[in-house]
Amino acid sequence: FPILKQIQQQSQAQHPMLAVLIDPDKAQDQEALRPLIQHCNQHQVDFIFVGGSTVQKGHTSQTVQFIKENTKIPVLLFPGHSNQICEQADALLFLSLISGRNPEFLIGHHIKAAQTLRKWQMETIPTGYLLIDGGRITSVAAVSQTIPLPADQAELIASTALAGTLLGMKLIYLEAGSGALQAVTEEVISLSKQQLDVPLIVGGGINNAEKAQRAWQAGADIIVMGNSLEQTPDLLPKIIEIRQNFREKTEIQPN
Ligand code: 1GP
Repeated sequence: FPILKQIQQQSQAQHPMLAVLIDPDKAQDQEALRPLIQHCNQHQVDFIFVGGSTVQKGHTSQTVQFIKENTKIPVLLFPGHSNQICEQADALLFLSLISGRNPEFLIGHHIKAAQTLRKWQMETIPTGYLLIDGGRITSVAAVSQTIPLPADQAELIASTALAGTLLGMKLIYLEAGSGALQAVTEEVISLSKQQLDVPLIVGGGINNAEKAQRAWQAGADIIVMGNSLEQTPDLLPKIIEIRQNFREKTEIQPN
């Protein structure tokens, strides 16, 4: 069952989703990764994303292989570079960095990966990726050599996202950058959500339950959490409880 379909159905049902991001470079100690994966299994995390701005060659496939051996949760590649792809993943977020004007990240890496992806017949999900100022220079800004959109320009952000969907992108990802001081604001999330008819992913700097709640409340379909869960997997039950509360609200109540 294609991953995109699953995301679209959950989004239509107003079921918020949680993706846990694993950075292959940080995950080289696989035994250290095991507790986080066990937590993800136990709490039914929706997706595991694998990627990072800088990843050494070979680390992506080792990491995905280890994760796949330990979970049934779908694993999505979230690559920062065309060398961060591997066949074992369930799908790929084919990110185009539409907030920036660096052709390599708009289309360049995609050309390098295209034939391989076709050969693998991997599910490839066109995703408009917007980098938004999160209060500090994060690696995605440094590596992509692009300037983040100002966080107070909600109209510009929503218009950029809308243009992405008009170009055919099936998901929009609002990114404040890993370890951002400020996560994407509720105003930006809700205005983008109002204007888009595709599922919305939000990540970067969502490092506690309150921020997760606010992002979902504002209209994020999927929130992505990396650093905080990597450091404190025990945060997960609280986040899942919040997700459950949202889901219960949208369940149809019997008469
Ligand atoms: C995913 O880059 C983020 O979009 C992850 O950010 O590590 O700050 O959770 P954190």
